[in-house]
Amino acid sequence: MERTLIIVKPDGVQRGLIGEVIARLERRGLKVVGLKMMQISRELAEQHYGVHRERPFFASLVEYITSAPVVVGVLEGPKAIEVTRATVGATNPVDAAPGTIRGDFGLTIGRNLIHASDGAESAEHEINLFFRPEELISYERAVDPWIV
Ligand code: RTP
Ligand code: MG
Repeated sequence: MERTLIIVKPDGVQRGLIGEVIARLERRGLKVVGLKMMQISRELAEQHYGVHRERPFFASLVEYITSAPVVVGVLEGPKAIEVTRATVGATNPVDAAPGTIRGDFGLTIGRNLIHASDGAESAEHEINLFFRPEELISYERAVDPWIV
């Protein structure tokens, strides 16, 4: 089993798409094992997007992700990282396939609705950045044997 971190970004929350975004991932079969609403601080944003520190879009990215509340979640399932990235779609909504979250709801790279961890290492790092261990719940769902 794998775990991955998602963030419904400020535009997703402001547009009333929290449920829609999470529902798509949940319907895929992924299990929500952690979920909360928060306002990301500048410090946390800079840590979270630390790999992009030298990129020209870094300042606007931090501005965007801290501009309004977000919903942060941890999803669990087989190949959860890859499956979530595929469901989210390409970084730039222009390139995201219809049927993906960004391909159905996004228009520009600066407002692309959702973050998802891009690998095993970043998933572990990001989950620890946003959640304390006791905020993550391991539990069985009745449907699990019908999904996996
Ligand atoms: P994310 O980390 O948010 O899940 O997005 P991602 O993996 O698909 O893309 P990444 O390369 O990690 O970029 C992080 C976020 O930075 C913004 N961005 N802007 N203006 C630009 O050229 C540009 N490039 C990236 C996007 O909001 C992207 O999601
Ligand atoms: Mg990324």
